[in-house]
This record gives sequence, structure tokens and C-alpha cells, in this order.
Amino acid sequence: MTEQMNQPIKSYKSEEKATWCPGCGHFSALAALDKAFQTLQFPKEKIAVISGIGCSSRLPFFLDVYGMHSAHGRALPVATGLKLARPDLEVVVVGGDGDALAIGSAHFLHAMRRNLNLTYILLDNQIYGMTKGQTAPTSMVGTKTKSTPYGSFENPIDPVWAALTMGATFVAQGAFCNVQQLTQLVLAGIQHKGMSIINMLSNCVTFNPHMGKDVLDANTIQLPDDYDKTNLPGALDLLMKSDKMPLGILYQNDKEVCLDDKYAQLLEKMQTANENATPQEFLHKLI
Ligand SMILES: Cc1ncc(C[n+]2csc(CCOP(=O)(O)OP(=O)(O)O)c2C)c(N)n1
Ligand code: SF4
Repeated sequence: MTEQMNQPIKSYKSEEKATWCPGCGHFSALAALDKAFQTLQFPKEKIAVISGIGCSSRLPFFLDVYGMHSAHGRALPVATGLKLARPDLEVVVVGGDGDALAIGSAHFLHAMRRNLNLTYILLDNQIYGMTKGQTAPTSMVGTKTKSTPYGSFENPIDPVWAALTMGATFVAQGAFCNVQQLTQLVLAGIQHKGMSIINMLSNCVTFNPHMGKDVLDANTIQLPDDYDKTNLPGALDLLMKSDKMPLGILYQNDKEVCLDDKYAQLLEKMQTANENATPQEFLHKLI
């Protein structure tokens, strides 16, 4: 964090070389986050990027901002604690589909319903990359992996559906092969006040190579310009009816007050009621 005062920040990347396999889709999330931060020009010391464990969760190392590589599946609770304690920080969470939807599934659901002002970038490559290629909760039926040599029989979770139905107030989907769109989605997610999730369809060239650009192009569809992103039933209806994965902002609700603001309002009320007490002193009186 060596920038001169008042000089525009040209890069948020650290000096650490990204250690992902050449061609890994996760590079796109790093590029999109870096570009979004460059647009917003947040001071580096005001950003924290929190991850769990997995190839995707290495991302905080490659950024020159505060970060934490926490435990597998625990990025969201760590980020929740941080955001509640330091609402002034811009907290971004990154992780893989295994991290988010297998071991971290309970945390995922509760984070969506709480509507804390967090941005979650889910790097969905439909496989456990770091542990060398087992099926993940988002693997498609029939996917042959080391743990399912005859093809997966299990129905996958759609992270977008899960986020929409559990109360996230900003839900978007992008693909690793379109960094320009991904950057716009990440930017909009960070600017949204509330729980934002951007599901990035990623690829694992080493253990799930079928998720390449051609397959994604054939299985995704761009949301039309006249799509109404404020209509939750409409978003769910679209997901149920379409056999292709939609790309763009599926849903945005700017009306619901986020959890950190509700806490701030409560603390303010407490302080007004007890003019001479700080919120901490007031809370101590209550305990
Ligand atoms: C508590 C715990 N359980 C299991 C593991 C082993 N583990 C490490 S990463 C990982 C899954 C990684 O897959 P994903 O989250 O999808 O990320 P990717 O590597 O594909 O980016 C697992 C099961 C662990 N580190 N800690
Ligand atoms: S193993 Fe897969 S997910 Fe991990 S860095 Fe390599 S390509 Fe990326």
C-alpha cells in the first residue's frame, strides 16, 4: 500500500504472482476485481477481501489490500463479523463452489437472508480444483470426476436460484470468458447496498476442462436490455423456464435496508436515549 496521496491508483494487484494453472478461469475474477477497484478508487486500506480455502480462495494473496484466507467454508462468517465490527470497510468475499455450497452451505444461506452489505464473488468451476478434481455441489449430472468415475448422479445446486430464494438483494451471473461484463457486474455488486452475489462461471482447465468458452457460449444467454431486474418472481420464472444459464444482473432490490444500517440505526437510537452514554457503555448496561 505505497500509493502517494491524491495519485490515482493504477492497480490493486499485489506483487505476488498468481499461482493458478495457466488458463484457469479464476484469473478473470482477479482482473475484474482489480478493474472495479480502479474505477471506484477506494483507498487500499479501506478494502478487505476474505476467502475460505480452495484454488479460488487464493485470490486475496494477489491483491494489495487487506485480506484473510480463512478456513474452508468459513469466509462468509468471517466477513460478517468483520463488516459488523468495521462497517466503514468495503468487504468482498471470494470462494469456490465447494467452499460456498458444500461445507459452507449453511453460512451461504444465512448470509443471503441477512442482507449485510457484502459482495460475494463465487468462482463456480463445478469441481473441487484444489483437492484434484472431485465432484462439487454445482457439478452437472453425468460429470465424470475422480470421485464419480461413472458420472455424477446427483442434481446440482444452482447458486443463483439459491441466492434469489434466500433473500440476496443483488444477484448476478457472469462468465470467466467475458471479463468486461464481469467487471461491470462486480462494480454494480460493490455499489449495491446489501448482500450482492456474482456467480462467475469459471473453468478448471486441469480437472474439469469441459467448461471452456465454447461450452459456456452454447449454454448461456445474455439477459435482454429490457429485462426487469426488480422483478423477483420474473427472475425465478426465467430460471425455471430457460435451459440456458442467464448472464447479467438477474435481480436488484435497492429498497430493503441492509443489516449494517439497521445496527447503526439501533446504536444511534440507544445513544439518543442515553445522551451521556456511548453505544458500548449502553450495551454494557444492558448485559
Ligand atoms: C475443513 C476442511 N475440509 C476439507 C478441506 C479440503 N479442501 C480444500 S479445498 C477443497 C475444495 C475446493 O473446491 P472449491 O471450493 O470449489 O474451490 P476450487 O479449488 O475449485 O477453486 C476441499 C474439500 C479443507 N481444507 N478443510
Ligand atoms: S487446479 Fe483448476 S481451479 Fe485450481 S488453479 Fe488449476 S485450473 Fe484453476
